[in-house]
Amino acid sequence: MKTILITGATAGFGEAAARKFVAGGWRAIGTGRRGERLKKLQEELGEPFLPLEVDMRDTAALESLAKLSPPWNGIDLLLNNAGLAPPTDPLPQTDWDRIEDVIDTNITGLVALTRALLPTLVNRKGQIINLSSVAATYPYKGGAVYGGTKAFVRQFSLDLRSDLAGSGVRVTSVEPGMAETEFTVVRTGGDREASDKLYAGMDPMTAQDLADLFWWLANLPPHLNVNTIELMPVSQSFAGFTVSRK
Ligand code: NDP
Ligand code: 8X3
Repeated sequence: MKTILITGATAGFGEAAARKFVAGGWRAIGTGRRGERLKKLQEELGEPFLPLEVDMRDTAALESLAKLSPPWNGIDLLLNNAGLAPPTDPLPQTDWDRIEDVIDTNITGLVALTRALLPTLVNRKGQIINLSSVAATYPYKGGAVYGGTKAFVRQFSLDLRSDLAGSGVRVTSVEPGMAETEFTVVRTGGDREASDKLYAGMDPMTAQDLADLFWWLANLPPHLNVNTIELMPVSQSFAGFTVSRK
């Protein structure tokens, strides 16, 4: 029986991934800050799901995830999914706390956890799937910090592949566009209406679409590595450059 560790299993992609992998016969460890939600998911998924209340900003707690007792210690797949974005306000008007929170979660926590789990992953010829974003490649107004963190995740994934040459460990940077989850509610500081408006009438991707993608990646033949994969809803595409004139 294989084991996946999913960060951010209390909502969105992570929650859908927990359901998908447990239904597929895996054990899943799910983390997040909202213990009540993890408890509910555990009640739904039963014994193959281990809920662990862990904050991505607590690097000591992340390191302890490398010391779980059997059968939870043999991790085959690390899904580095937990993450968030600050508001799209101009940088000087964005609270420092929100910025720091995003950098600590999307970058520092992700690196600390990956570092802690690498010996196990190497030992098991495992796999790492990191959540980057289209924001890593395509700039947009108000996206500097978020896009910056996701560009880090993308490059971290690629460079990690170099470190892991010959180990058999696979690493993928998943780079989605718009998917309707709690992402925009969190980004806007709880504005559900703004979130509904953003996704209205454009058929965004769903958490299930992403869970299906993670499942596909996990079940590829072991000789195959998808380095990066970018996906968008059909209704989302690109805008041109901004030109300022005198
Ligand atoms: P959601 O807001 O629905 O879920 C985010 C998850 O991350 C939650 O489970 C949340 O758990 C967890 N999380 C956030 N901060 C922390 C923290 N400090 N400690 C522990 N867990 C934390 O977002 P999505 O499912 O949409 O996003 C998942 C990932 O995909 C993120 O990295 C996001 O940047 C990325 N992404 C999302 C896109 C989208 O359009 N939705 C597109 C591209 C990438 P809790 O709050 O309980 O701690
Ligand atoms: C978030 C994707 O397109 O909403 O990572 O900025 S998008």
